[in-house]
Amino acid sequence: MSEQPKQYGVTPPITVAGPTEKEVERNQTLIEELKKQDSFESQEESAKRTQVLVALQSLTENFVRKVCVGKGMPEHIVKNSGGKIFTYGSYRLGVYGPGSDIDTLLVTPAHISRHDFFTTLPPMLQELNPPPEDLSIVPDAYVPIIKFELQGISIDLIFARLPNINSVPRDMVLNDKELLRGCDEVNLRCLNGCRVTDEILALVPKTGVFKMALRAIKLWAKRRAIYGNVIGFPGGVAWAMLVARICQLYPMAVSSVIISKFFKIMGSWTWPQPVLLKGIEDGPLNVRVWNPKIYASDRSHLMPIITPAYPSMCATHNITKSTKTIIIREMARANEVVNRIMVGTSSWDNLFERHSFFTNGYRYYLSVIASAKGKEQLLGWSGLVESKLRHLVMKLEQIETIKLAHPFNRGFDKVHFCATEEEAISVAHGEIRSVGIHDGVKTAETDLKDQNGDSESKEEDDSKIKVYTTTYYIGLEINSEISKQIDISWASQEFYDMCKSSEHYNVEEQSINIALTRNYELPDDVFHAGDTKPVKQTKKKI
Ligand code: 3AT
Ligand code: MN
Ligand code: MN
Repeated sequence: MSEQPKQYGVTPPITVAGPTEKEVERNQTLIEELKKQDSFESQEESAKRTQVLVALQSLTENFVRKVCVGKGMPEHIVKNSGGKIFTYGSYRLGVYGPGSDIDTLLVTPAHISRHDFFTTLPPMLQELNPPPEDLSIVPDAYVPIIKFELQGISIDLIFARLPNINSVPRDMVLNDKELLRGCDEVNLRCLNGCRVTDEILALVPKTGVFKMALRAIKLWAKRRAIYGNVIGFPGGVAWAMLVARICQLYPMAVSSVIISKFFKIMGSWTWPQPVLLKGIEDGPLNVRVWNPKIYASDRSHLMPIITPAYPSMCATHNITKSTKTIIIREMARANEVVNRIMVGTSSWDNLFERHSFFTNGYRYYLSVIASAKGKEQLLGWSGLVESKLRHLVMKLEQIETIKLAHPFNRGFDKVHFCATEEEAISVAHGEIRSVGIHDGVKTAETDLKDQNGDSESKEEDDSKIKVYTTTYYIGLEINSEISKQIDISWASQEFYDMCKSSEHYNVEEQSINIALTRNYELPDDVFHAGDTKPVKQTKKKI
């Protein structure tokens, strides 16, 4: 007699059938293609990650012990306090690649404070052998964090204390929501990432199948420039939940089948019906749980994908009308490609083909330029502008002549060397042609990353005025039947005001500007080698 299979999701599986021979074969070619695309790192590199985590675990235990001793706690507390490093993010989900960081959370018992973490731990980090590089400590961030590099691996380290626990052993798990009782908001935020990734992994039938499928979906989403929560696309966690939902519906499938069902089901999902991995739970805290029946703002979510761990939240509240259209369009394209792959008339490399946002995208783009007088002054400022970009997109969506406002999912950094103050101002305003880069005379700008190595040109550049910029692009689909005129003055002004009301803004040091850019005016740095740049269309005479 066959046993009733366990149900993982909020509905029974669609089928519990295993894969066919052909599907297994497609799965093999998928893994080969992912290898070819450099999705996996070498075994040595992965071994180094394990070593680094072992070092961090032992550092954590030493740190807790030291703080206990420093506070004059009794011997048995010093001995039993413990302390544990948890991981979340791509490392925990098993979808990390060569450049990925490790996202870590240090959990302590109640008698260790966040203040202890930020004061006692950094000097201990410095004593490691080899010591960390690029140590940066940001205690007042939304998620307070210590960032550094250890043995060439970037580490994000955050902290949480469990207010009701006096011992955190190495086998501690975070799934009990009672642990959250008494946590302040910062602690809740810091615990959330781990609790969500742990739940996702617990809610899929076969983690190996899930991980390989997610690896492919992430690669696809990045190549098609529809990855990134800040600008209005799903981020890593949201993509993970979508893949997990498909795994629940096809518990016996291989990754190639998960991908094929993914585009079929998610591509025709009846949004705003939410994607859930389990029923939404109530809990012991007085915190908000996603509920469109109660909260109007939750009703406004266009593609809700809900985190499974209490308190459940919407991971995709940044999605706008335009980005939703683009995501659905990309899923439809991917569905066609994968259909062909599954019947053997196409191959996986076609799924991962790069977007054509700049080469064959739009006739008009908005260049949103955040500029500053120095690298440091640009950092917080461009981050702020990026985080407000989706508000500009939503304002543009309200303009009748604009059918679609398509934000590119990342910005482009540059440093410009200007001879005069006027030139510097025109750079900041996006009138880049005035510094001569399109004349083929002399390149007056260079990528930020290229700037360091060349000391000779640096010396020469000292006489020039430097302007640091990050440019974000929004492709515009125009409703030409209505009008040829696009008036973005109102949307731009509101956006400027929004950015300039921030504490990051200093009128002396930062500037923000939006320029209308024709496709043939796009700068070189948005193109890849081998791309065909758009050229000016000469009007055909009738
Ligand atoms: P990589 O392989 O590292 O590129 P990832 O999915 O691990 O992919 P991140 O390291 O950027 O991505 O982020 C890991 C998690 O940290 C995802 C999210 O839960 C949390 N996180 C990242 N950035 C923010 C942020 N600005 N605010 C709140 N949570 C964040
Ligand atoms: Mn990460
Ligand atoms: Mn990270």
